[in-house]
Amino acid sequence: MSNSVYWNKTIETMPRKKLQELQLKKLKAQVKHCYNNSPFYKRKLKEAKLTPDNIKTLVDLQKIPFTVKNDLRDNYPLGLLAVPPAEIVEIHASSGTTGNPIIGAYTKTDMDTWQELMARSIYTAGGRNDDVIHIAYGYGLFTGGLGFHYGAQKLGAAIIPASGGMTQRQIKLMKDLKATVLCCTPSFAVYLAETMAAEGVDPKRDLVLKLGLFGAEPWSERIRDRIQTTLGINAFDVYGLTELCGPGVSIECSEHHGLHVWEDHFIVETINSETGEVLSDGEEGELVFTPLSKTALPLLRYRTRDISVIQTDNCPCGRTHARMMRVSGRSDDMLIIRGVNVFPSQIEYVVMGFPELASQYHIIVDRPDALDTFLVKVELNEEASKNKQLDLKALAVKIQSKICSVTGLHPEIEIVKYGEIPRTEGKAKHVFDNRKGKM
Ligand code: DLL
Repeated sequence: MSNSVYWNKTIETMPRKKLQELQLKKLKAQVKHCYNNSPFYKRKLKEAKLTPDNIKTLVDLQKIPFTVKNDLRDNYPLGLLAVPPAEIVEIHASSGTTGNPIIGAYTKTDMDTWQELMARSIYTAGGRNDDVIHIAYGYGLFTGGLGFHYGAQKLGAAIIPASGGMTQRQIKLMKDLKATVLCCTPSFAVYLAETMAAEGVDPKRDLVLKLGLFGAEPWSERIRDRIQTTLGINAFDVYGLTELCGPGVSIECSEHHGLHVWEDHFIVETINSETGEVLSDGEEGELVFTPLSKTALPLLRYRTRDISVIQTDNCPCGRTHARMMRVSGRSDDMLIIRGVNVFPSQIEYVVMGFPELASQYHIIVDRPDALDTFLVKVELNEEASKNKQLDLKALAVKIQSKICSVTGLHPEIEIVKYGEIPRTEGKAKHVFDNRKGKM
């Protein structure tokens, strides 16, 4: 087992100037690849009066128009392919709630890059080849299960490919097979911890888990605290999206202060979602990525809709790659309720501050007449559910006034017993906006 904290020290600690030289070299090649092999990009670049020769510096990237999710949906399934179809060796897709799914297609080269980035990511979080890695992300079209699988395989660790579902059996397997690393969505990690408590399994006594790699949905520091305390592990945030490869775009190091974006393979920018203006380091905005190594489905300046802040100052871990702060939400997540902007993360922040509450919650918005209704449904934790003395009315008033202090609105509060809000195996769904068509 290697003692180094780096999977690839040369790359991970490369001085930023050298890293940028590498990015420029790869960017030039990538724009050329798009121009020569993707009719979609040839048209887009021509419309912007650009040829690959116009990209002389990294700043020139800003001349290239953005690519958005609808460009992919409109060209479903493989309209943006830039290689002969025979070169595709694997296909994934993200579920998406409406319309065509987003397709991720990979050549052998793309698979090698993804596997390398996932191995590097797991290693950065502390996973090693003597670990037993329990993967409870869904296997299949979703990139979570297989992405972690490929990375763990390259690392040489032992893999438990549990996928989603059968929670009790997963706990038994983790216990019996001595899993040391857990990979799943943060909401599933919370659910696993709750189920363990209900089954009388004490993770600190009965399991040997040491770390967890959680992502695929927004989560908060308060959820991290809960997961770390209940499971007795070190929890790492991991980020990615199908369009870029899947997980493996960025991961936290042991500093837990932002996720290092693997800049030898991605250029990251933040922009003002409304104006498209490029923002400086430290300013919050929408993440835009230009993958530098993709061959099958290359993308230029892809708008993610995810909101974050980029920092390029030195990280004490020694890695020079920029850090993106925890994704605070999506630009299209924002609800406008009675004219007021409300982010689901604000509600989660309040809910997680009440020790009596479990981490499940629903935000239900409707418009039966002219006015929006706003209901927040929360769930008592197991202990509070059994407490007959608990004054639910007083608790509801406290929750309501806390939400009011954060959002300015007084939602109706419904408190239900532990287990009454259904758990999801994949990404958690918190928002139910039933106003569509009633606006
Ligand atoms: O969720 C890939 C992934 C799998 C990432 C496993 C991490 C772990 P998609 O299904 O295409 O891909 O969804 C991508 O999920 O644009 C974000 O909105 C959200 N997301 C992913 N990771 C995080 C994270 C996978 N760590 C979309 N924090 C992205 C917040 C995340 N949101």
